[in-house]
Amino acid sequence: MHNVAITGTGVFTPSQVITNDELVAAFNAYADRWNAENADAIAAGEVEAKQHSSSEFIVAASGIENRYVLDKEGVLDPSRMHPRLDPRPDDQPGYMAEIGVDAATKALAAAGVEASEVDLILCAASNMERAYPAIAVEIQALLGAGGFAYDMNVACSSATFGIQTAADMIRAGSIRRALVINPEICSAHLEWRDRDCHFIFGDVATATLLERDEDLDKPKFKVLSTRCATQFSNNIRNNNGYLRRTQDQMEDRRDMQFMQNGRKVFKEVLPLVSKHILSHLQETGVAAGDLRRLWLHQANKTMNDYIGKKVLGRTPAPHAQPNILQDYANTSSAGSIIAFSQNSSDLAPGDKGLICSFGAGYSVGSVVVERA
Ligand code: CO8
Repeated sequence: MHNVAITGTGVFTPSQVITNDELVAAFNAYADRWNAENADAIAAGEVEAKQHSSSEFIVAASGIENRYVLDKEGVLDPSRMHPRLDPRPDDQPGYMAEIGVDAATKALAAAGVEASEVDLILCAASNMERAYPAIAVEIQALLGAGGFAYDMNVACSSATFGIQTAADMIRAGSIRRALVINPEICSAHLEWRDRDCHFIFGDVATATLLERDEDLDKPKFKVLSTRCATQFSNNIRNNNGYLRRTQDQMEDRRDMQFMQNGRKVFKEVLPLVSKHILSHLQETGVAAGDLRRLWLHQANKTMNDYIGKKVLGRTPAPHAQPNILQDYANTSSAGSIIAFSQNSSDLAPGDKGLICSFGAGYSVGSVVVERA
C-alpha cells in the first residue's frame, strides 16, 4: 500500500457576481409580473399568489450574501429567470470542461506537476453537461493528461467520494497521480422562480491533485484516511434525466430542477454527518480535540456551526471552521474544497484537519489530512 498526499488545489471563480439585493429585486419583479398575469386564477383561489423574497431572510436562514454565476443577465431577467449559455459546437470545449481545466491548471501549478504526469482524471459533480462522451475525457484531452478519465456523480459529496476513489487507486498502486475536478454550474439546475430555494446556489469549479507520497519534497497534506457513506432519501431530488422525452407534459415541470425539503434535510443530515465524522475520527485514531480545522460542505451557516460544535465539543475558535458560503453560496461538491483551498496554507507541519461534504443521496464523505 502506498501513501497518498494532496499537493495542490485550484479554484475557478466566475467573473459575475449576484448580491442578495440584486437577486431579490429580480425575483420580486418576476413575482409581481406573475401575480398580475394570473390575477383571475389567484382571485378564484385556483393558484396561490407568489410572495416576495427578502435579503434579510436569506442571510438569516442560510448565511449567504453573494453568489458567482456564469451568466448573470439571464438569471436576473424577470422574463427569463435562468442563465443563458449558448450551445457550443462539438469541436469547442464544453462549459464544464472549460471551467474544470481552469481549476485543474491552478492545482497543477500549485503542485509543480505537468498535466502529462497525471494518470487519472475524475470529473466529480452534481450534474453532467451531456450524457457522453465523459466530461473527464474531454478535460484529459484539453490538459494533455495521460492515463484514463471518467465522470462520477454523488451530488454535493462528489469531491470527497472522488478523493476516496483516487486515493484508493494510488494506495493500491494502479495510478500515481489523480486530479479530482468539480465543475459545478449550479445556476443551470436551480429553480430561480421558487423563493424557497432561489438564493441557494452559485457556480464554480475546483480541482484537487493527489499524488503517491514517496517522500514528496514539497508542501502537502498527507491523506490519513477517507470514508464515505450513503443513505437513500428523496428530500433532495432532481428528476431530470434521459427518460425525459419518454414522458408527456414535460414542459416546465418543477421536478426537472433542484427540489428539496430544506427543513427535513437540515434535521436528518445533521446527526448523520456528526456521527459519521466522529466515528471516522475514532477509527483513524485522531481525537476530535486535535483537529486544527474543519472544512465543511457549504450549504448553510447554522448547519456548519452546529456540526462544528458537535464534532469539536466546543464552539469552534475563529478560523477553526471557515465558511465561504457568504461569498459563493452553496456550490455543491466544490464548497468544502474552496474552503480547504482558501484556508489551509497557514497550517503548520503536524496540524490535522478534516474535509467533509454532505448532501443529496443522502451522502457524506470525509477526508482526514495532516499538514507536512
Ligand atoms: N424570503 C422570505 N421568506 C421566505 C423565503 C424567502 N426567500 N423562502 C422561504 N421563506 C419563508 C417560508 O415560506 C416560511 O414561511 P412560513 O413560516 O410562513 O411557512 C419561512 O420563510 C421559513 O422557511 P423555511 O422553513 O424553508 O426556512 P429555513 O429556516 O428552513 O431555511 C433553508 C431554508 C435555508 C433551505 C434551510 O432549510 C437549509 O439550509 N436546509 C438545509 C439545506 C441543505 O443542506 N441542502 C443540502 C444541500 S443541496 C445538495 O446536497 C446538492 C444537491 C445537488 C446539487 C443541486 C444544485 C442545484
